[in-house]
Amino acid sequence: MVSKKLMGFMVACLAVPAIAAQGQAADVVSLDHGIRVQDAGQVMEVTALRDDVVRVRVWPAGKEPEDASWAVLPESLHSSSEVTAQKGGFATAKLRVTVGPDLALTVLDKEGHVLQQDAEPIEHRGKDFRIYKKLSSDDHFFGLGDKPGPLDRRGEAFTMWNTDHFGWQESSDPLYKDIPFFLQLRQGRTIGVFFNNTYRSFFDFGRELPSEYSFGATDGPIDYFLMYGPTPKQVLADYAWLTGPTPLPPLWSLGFQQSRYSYSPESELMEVARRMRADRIPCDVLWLDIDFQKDNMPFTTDPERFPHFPQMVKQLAADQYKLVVITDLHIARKPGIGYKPYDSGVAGDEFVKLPDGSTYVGDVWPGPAVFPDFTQERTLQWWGTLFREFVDDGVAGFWNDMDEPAVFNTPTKTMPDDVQHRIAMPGFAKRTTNHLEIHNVYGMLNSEGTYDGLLALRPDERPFVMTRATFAGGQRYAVTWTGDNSSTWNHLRMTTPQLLNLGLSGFSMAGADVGGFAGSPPPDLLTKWIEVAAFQPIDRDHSAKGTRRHEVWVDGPVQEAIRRRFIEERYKLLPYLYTTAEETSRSGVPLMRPLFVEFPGATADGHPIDLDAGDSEFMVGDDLLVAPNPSPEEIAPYEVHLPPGTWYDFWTGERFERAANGEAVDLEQRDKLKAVVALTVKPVLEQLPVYVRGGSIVPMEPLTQSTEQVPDGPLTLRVYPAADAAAPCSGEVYSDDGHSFAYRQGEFARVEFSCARAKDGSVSVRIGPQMGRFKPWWRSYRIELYGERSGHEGGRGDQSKAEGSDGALMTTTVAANPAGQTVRFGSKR
Ligand code: NBV
Repeated sequence: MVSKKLMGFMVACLAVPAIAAQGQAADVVSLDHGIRVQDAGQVMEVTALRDDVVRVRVWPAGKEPEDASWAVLPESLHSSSEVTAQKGGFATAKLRVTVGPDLALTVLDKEGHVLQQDAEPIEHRGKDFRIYKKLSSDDHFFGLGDKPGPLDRRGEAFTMWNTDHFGWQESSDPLYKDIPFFLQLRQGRTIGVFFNNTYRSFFDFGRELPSEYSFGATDGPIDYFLMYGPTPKQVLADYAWLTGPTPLPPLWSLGFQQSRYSYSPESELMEVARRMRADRIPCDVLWLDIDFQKDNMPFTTDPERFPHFPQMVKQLAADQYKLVVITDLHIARKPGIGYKPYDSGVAGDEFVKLPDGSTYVGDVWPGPAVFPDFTQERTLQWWGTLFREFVDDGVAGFWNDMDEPAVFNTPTKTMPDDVQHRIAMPGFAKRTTNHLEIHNVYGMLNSEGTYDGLLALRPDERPFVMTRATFAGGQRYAVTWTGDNSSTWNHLRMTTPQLLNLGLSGFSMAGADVGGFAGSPPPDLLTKWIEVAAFQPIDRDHSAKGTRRHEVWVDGPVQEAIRRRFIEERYKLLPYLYTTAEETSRSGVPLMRPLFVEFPGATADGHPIDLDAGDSEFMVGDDLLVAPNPSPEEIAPYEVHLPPGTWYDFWTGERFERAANGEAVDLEQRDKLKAVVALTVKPVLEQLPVYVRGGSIVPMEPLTQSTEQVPDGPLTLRVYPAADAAAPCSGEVYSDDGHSFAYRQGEFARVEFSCARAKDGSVSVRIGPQMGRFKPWWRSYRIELYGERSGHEGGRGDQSKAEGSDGALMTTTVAANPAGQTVRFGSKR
């Protein structure tokens, strides 16, 4: 068992004389990897997992709790790093930790900056507890999953209790997910805190007390992990190390996806499929909601409305679509009708029970239903087998909805608190617990079962699972969406901070129902939503029953043309998006990120630059900045705040220069750049401001209608030099077969690009040698050099041909040389 293992090396520690910080008597024991302090009947253990990650656990003396986690990867949970004992604490290569009287914990960086400091002793009320930390006026908080509202959590308080919240609004809390992880930014220094507790928990970032923030829970362990940056990217990497990064998704899941509650019958879905292609709306994925099932029973198909299900899936595949179907977890309690999920579940004793030993039955879509006990490893395995027929039919992905779990006929709208879960899972003591402990991880375990099941059934395919409820670490198994949002301008606005915080909470692959689920979007709202969503990780148009239809064409040719253009742009950007998604799978830095992640030093006092831009701007990858209207329903001009440096308009190539901290730009030196502090943008329905960071090289591809189509033409490299010749200029493209795990065996292609300006003003673009064995689709590169005004000179040994320049753009096309090549553009400056 986990606890014994970890205990082993901690108990084999060396004892040092009892000295508490600031002279107060307490039992202090230095461990190889930390410190254990006993005071006032409580034990606090602080250990270093790495030199930038420490773990804090507190328990009543003599009652050490089970050492386990549903979120933390076993190898991370069991890792440890040597520390140097210091008076009342210890030091790692990056941190200093002290424990004072009343177990007062302080964590500092090497320079002595306080990163986190207890404000009061831990508060206990029965099983309920709360930890208070000092709050400084410079603190800002991010993360905590899908909570709506402002990007910065400061001044707000939140509850974690996974909740089905149809029609949630800006102040609704709790929502579907419990991701008890947050980042704290203090004067340019970032820490992350993961609270390893699954019970109903609470976070307060200065709402109750102006000088303290706090977190706690109604029960369960006092156990949290502190991660140190100082950069946000390092904290995100630490968190990915702790709980696992979002894995590399199948390429098709980055395509456009069309859904509705519900396409039914079969002919309706096929008509949507036909119209997409006829109207040339690029699209990869179609979704089926609960009405494709017989009487809403998961894992069935309705033979009347979907009489040719396997043939239908094949036809869709022939038209280059993937099909995702809903598979809710509530299994209809229908004995004696040959319903396999119920019969096999009963035979295997897979369902949760009440304390009297009877199976718990709750009402959901199919009527009375029973619920798998996902805390048992064998139940996860059984659950995975239920997907076999759909997998055999060629269904590409699965959608786990209602897994908070939602139940209709209880006052709490979920399972009763006393439902029993019989935990039998590696890393945990075998024991029975009630729903209060498991509720918040139930959805994550549902997606784990689905993911693992798909892996077992189709070992060579990356599973695609979408879940509504989840817990920290759930990103290992499923992508997610923001549930039942509404078709309002305010919901469009809220989508950005919500997806940003989900990304910061580990869920890089997240989306919101495009157009809004509840209600009917007016045409302009749907158009704007399609525009913004084209730059967000999961781009899925979805809508509720009884609402106006949402498909791209529903508002006539003018709106359709605008919408098509944005979806097309997403498809052209797929090399960039996929390269970024691959980076995420290694770095933990999400696809869609706040500006402060890329520009932590953008402001003089270290406050996150995003706060200047009304929560509306976001970065896609390292280089693209998207700047939707912070008040999307308004027609008044708005300001776009660019971080310092050179920026280009993504659509026109126009170049801007933003000086550091609002200083004016010296135009003499900057060669006629347009100097700005903030740009003023006039909102126009058919436009969405997007900017590219100077010093970047963005790969793009010829338009396709589906990711299955092989692009016809060169890979385009858009080269955007920085005005400062000494500034780095780079980019990268990653490619593989888009769906299997062969990339792990070297079947990938990665090419790095860089650009440099010589003293004579010429710009050379270096295309590095290809790494990996995969043969990518492109045979040539079209290089577009932005911001320059003169002719192309050609590269040594390259078969390049100048194609001239149009204003600020120079272009050339060269045959791809896997060994690497350099292309030079001359200057007449
Ligand atoms: O399965 C129906 C819907 C689904 O379309 C939606 O996306 C989920 O969030 N589901 C909720 C159940 C009922 C919604 C009223």
